[in-house]
Amino acid sequence: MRGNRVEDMRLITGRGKFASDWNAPGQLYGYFLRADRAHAHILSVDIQHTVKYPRVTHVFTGMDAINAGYTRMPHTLRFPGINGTQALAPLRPALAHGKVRFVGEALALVVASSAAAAQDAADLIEIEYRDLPCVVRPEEALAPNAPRLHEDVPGNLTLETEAGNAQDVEKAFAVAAHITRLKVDVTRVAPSPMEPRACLVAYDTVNGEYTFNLCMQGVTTLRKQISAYSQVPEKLLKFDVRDVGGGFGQRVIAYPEYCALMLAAKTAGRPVKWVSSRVDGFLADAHGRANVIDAELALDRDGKFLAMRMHWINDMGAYLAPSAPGHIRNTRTCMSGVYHIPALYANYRVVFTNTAPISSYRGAGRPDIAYAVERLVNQAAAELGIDMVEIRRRNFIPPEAFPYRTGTESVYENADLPGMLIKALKLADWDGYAERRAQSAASGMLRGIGISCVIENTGGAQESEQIELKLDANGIVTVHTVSKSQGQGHETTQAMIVADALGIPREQVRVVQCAAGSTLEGHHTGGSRSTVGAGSVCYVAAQKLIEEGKALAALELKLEPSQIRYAKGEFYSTEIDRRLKLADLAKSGEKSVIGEGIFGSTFPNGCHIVELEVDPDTGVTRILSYCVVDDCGVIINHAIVEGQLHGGIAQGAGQVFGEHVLYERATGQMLTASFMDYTMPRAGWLPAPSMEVHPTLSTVSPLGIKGVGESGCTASLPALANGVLDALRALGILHLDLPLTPSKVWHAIQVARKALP
Ligand code: MCN
Repeated sequence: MRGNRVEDMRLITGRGKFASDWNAPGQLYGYFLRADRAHAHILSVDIQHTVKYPRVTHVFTGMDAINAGYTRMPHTLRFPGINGTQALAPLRPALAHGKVRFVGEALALVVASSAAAAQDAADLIEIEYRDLPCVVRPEEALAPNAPRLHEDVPGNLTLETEAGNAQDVEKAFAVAAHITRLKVDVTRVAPSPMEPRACLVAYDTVNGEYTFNLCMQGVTTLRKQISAYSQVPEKLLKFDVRDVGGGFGQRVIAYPEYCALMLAAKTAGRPVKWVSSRVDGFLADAHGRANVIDAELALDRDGKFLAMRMHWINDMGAYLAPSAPGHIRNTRTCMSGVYHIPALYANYRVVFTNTAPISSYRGAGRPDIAYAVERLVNQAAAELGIDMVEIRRRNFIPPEAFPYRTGTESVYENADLPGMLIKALKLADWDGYAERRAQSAASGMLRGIGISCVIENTGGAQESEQIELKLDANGIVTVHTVSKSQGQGHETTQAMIVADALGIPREQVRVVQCAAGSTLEGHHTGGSRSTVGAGSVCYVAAQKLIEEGKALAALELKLEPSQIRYAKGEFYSTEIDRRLKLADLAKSGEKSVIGEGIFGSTFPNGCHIVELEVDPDTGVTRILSYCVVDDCGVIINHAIVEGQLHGGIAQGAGQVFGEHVLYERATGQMLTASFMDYTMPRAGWLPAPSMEVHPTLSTVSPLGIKGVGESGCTASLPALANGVLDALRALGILHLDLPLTPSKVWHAIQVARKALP
């Protein structure tokens, strides 16, 4: 079904309510003073002038955070390390104490009766530092004499872990006819949702409850994390959140600022509101990716893959963010890509640097591994003189091999990779490419074609997901969920699932996400799991309402439950003409059911083909066409799925062509802390993608669905980079690291031309 999203009219007519739109009577305003240097001991913090500044009511420093016990940020990097070790998780006081470890780390909170006064007064805080050398590159952080960030983390190594079977891989490499080697940098990027972070915290002195209005991706995860950080029981943490302007993973987690604001609201006895600036966001919101990967692929003489080995260095920034396991979990889960690779081995060294913490960002490791594998496969094809389509075809996991257990012990559910490839080649008119390339060459342009074939895990809940349906006497069904849409259109798709299951018009169903005080359990929106998880439970809950309704209808209609049928909002009997409307179940009061379930991982997959031209005189890349064939199982709403893919592809294009968080090596200062310096993707970069589907149905979900929210991002990163390198290969350029900016590409072309005979 194509169709408008029910939330759009509210959102595009300015009637959304975002985090900074919340206000409370008598509220105060907070401003965070942030570290202006990357690594230093804090010798003293003098607030005497600040506290006397007009309208300032309170100033909080690291000592206050220590005294409150707000020091242990929770984390989820719970993988067994080599030799039975565990990730070393240093303390992170909600306001820095003793040391600052990255530029932008919050170290004091000024509270005043106006936001401007709080900001002005923060300038008067005098801090005496003793500077320390810093390290901002993860490989350098592992060097023997690198500056050490945390006393309790020797060598800045928080965790070393591995996956797969090193011995099998060794054996396969020993007999390989060819080995392809590639080192790639999956660059650090700033997720940059449209809505900057904001948070209003109120404390109720009577019952000890805190109420938060902030931007988030779901209430349950945030509540657990803030509770763990502050040691305030979960039942005393309430959230009231309406609209969220983008998240991309960055809004999942508890940030130290939230706990500092709790401290302020409790001490002041008044609500305290903080709205971050875009610069704050660049400096202190979690970043994404930041992995360096050494990859090797062993092949036999027919170009069949024998084994793959990868050594990862995962940059975590200065502290472990509450949610950073994707770098290991998802890269391990999807390591085989879409290929049958008999032996796999990966080693991960997870390190601290003097940079902002890293967390999950759209794809959470899946774009990283897809990028490494698909670049490696293209390079192997070029080295062996095998066509890049043929090498893929030769090594695909065949449809009959599903469910397929990979060498890193994950089980891919199902896919038809050869069928998908055929469709994609046709959609992209692959056969006509040579002619188009010749045309481009005739006008002095370097044309390239890029392909990626990817598979990724979506869904995969560890805890039960709950959905409550409330039916009223007018037949309106309200769906209560705890996942939160940040733009994915859940108000539309979840309503569609319930309406279709109940056979009632969509207008009769409305979705309420994360209602204040809700005690439902479930996951946040992330890992493209809302449809596989919460969506499936919407269906389960609707079935439960029908089943309970049948029992009630039997009583009402004086029939046996087995005689009752249900369709299109009515209970009826096929034997006697007696009927009861769904709405009648709520005649004497609202009828409520809670559906629940746990749904495992599904594996959407896709093939992306891009055609582009590089202008050798300017280094500018122009994308000419972008084709997608996607398998996300049954589709609930085609327009939303297309939108999700399109947005994800644009995000991939951002990372490939411009986005890159840069820190100056010597000082640790961020060089890209504004949109003047950090290149976001532009609408004109990408033509409207041509899309087709090639579904294989998931058996994990009763709806046959697989997730789609991250797929565009995962596949576009390798497709676009492969396209540019294909255009440059004739000049002898075999590798460039992201981002492929015009100046980088232009310089590479100049160097390559000089080297040509
Ligand atoms: N859908 C569908 N049919 C399917 C699969 C999905 O109609 N077979 C619809 C869903 O019902 C939902 C949307 O597509 O409306 C995305 O669904 P899903 O794949 O389940 O992903 P989530 O809803 O869990 O969204 C999470 C995913 C992630 S992890 C990030 S990060 C992300 C993303 O989605 N961040 C986004 N998409 C985003 N889109 C916007 N606008 N803003 C973000 O911050």
